[in-house]
Amino acid sequence: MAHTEAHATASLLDAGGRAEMERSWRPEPGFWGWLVAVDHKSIAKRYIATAFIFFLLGGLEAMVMRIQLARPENGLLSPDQYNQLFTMHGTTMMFLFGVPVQIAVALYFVPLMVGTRNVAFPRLNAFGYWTYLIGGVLLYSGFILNTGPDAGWFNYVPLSGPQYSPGKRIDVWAQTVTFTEIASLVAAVTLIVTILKQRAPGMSLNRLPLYVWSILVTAVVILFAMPSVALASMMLAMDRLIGTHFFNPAEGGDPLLWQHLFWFFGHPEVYIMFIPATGFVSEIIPVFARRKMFGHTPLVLSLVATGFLAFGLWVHHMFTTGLPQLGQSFFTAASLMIAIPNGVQIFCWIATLWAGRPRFATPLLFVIGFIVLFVCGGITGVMVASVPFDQQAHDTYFVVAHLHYVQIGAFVFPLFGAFYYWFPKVMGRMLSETLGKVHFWLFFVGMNVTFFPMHFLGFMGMTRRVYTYPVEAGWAPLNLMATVGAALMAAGILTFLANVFTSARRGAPAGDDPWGSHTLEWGTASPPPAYNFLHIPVVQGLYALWERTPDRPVVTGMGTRRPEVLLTTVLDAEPDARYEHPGPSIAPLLCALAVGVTFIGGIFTTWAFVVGPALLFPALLVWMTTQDDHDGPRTEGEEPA
Ligand code: HEM
Ligand SMILES: [Cu+2]
Repeated sequence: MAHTEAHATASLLDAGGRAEMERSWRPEPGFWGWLVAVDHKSIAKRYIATAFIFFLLGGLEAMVMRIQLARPENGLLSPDQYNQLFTMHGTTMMFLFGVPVQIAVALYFVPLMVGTRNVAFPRLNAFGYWTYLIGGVLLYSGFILNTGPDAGWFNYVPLSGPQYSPGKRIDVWAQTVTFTEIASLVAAVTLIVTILKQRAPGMSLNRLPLYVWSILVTAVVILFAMPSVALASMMLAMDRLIGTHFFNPAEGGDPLLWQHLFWFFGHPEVYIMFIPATGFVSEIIPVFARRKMFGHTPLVLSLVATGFLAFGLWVHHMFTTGLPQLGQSFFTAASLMIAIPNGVQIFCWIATLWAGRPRFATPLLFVIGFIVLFVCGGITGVMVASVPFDQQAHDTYFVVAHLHYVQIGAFVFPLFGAFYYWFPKVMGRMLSETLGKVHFWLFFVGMNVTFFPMHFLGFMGMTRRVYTYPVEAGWAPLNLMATVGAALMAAGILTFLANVFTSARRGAPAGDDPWGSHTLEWGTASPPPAYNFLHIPVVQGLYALWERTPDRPVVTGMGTRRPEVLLTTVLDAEPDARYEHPGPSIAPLLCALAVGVTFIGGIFTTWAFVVGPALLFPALLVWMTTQDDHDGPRTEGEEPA
């Protein structure tokens, strides 16, 4: 059994023990090693990189739309191309960038922040990444072959049904969504179990860092929201491919059912991107204000409340569908209520900054940008939550303005803050502060120049999803302004990319803890070794590194000859058991390919639902039978529990 008392250096690993650790955790080399990897850091890094590539593609699509809209009666794009572009942009940003990037960052940092050596289900985790990748490749293959979906990111029936959207475009959309749902569910399960069962001894729930809390809440939201849209996309695919009538009123189906199922997921989805972003903010603020967070408990309660309330709001997207008035009032009230936990959080953040000695490095700049933009997006949110206002603003550019203030302000800004904050941990080098500040200002100014005028375009009657507009409408000047703003944002992104590529090679070495932070990931090397921590730390306070005693107690007695992970109890994180971590394997990729054959093949023939699972079976056998394929002998007398 593992021990947790403070130990004299004598009981710590000697050089031989260290070499054993290196050997039992060593990843497989080369390209094959990349295919079979199960280390959470390796999976998360490629997950983050892939999500950023999709962000760039989505941004490129936005830029092309903005060029088309820069002047009236512009002929750069045909209506059909414009339809595909806004659908690809929305789908990419929400399904291939927003949710995946939040999952990816969590998969990198949660295990480090709770002091464990890998996620709970490393192979499942790899499988999640591969399914996500297949979904993204499917969507963009469709787009390149002029089969890009064109019915908008929420893909309303009957427009997206078999009658009005023949061809394969919408099938590509539906199956892409199915892949990303599988990937998110897999990641949610992995993260929940990692957080509840693998925390370092001493990290009882009331010592859980705020970012980890935010991920726990997000993962639970994913668990309840994703099945709804996975079901919806399956039903749509069935209506289209095998002639069911879930959404066909002529045969007793109901188009509004689609809207309910979609938004029961769609509203929480916004929180799946936003709740982890509040986690970033809560990590960055105390470190850069150089004091403990004001109001830890209210912040945790607000996170949990946001997670719950997220499920009571979906009908505010359907105010113009003619629902009963009592129902509408209920959903207005619920939508206004969400402002309460958000207000509490903003109050705690500002109070912490106020009482601290803030150091205005790039991560904090992005956080301050976030607070400003989020308040702005929150105000327009409260406006559209009111039924009579929404009936005027619905489907106009006012909504486009509102949604981008929330998405970019409350999700992309904190994400960039987190990027500047954690890049040194992942890459071992600092990003340039000068380029970081240029990036911030270009992006902040560009964001407002792009989206602020859209509020007024909405009031002037400009509807969303129009590919052009006549001169007489008088919308030209504000549209030109929005396009200039988008160019500024693009310049900001180019600055960011230049910063990342030069700093990854030539940035100043970071050391273990360049910012003087308090969470466990800063207590190991940058980048962390394959096993994360040579000795699992014992946590002594909420601010693990700020509150540890000089003797720095650690866990001893873990095996070194095979990769071992410590399990602890759910509430108090007392050592419970050790288990042997499954090694690298090709099975996750094979399983993902079999799932790919099932769903992509299903677009063309129902036989795919026979062939795909038949391929899945042998892949699963490989997965199950190679769980403890490690070279090394067991540590003597220490059978894993
Ligand atoms: C980077 C700068 C961005 C620009 C310049 C931009 C621009 C646009 C434009 C021009 C539209 C189409 C409006 C219309 O014709 O109705 C649009 C729609 C949309 N955008 Fe963005 N966008 C950006 C970033 C984002 C981000 C980061 C997200 C989400 C994380 C996002 C989510 C959406 C969604 C969901 C839609 C609605 C698509 C639809 O109507 O089906 N955008 N954006
Ligand atoms: Cu909503």
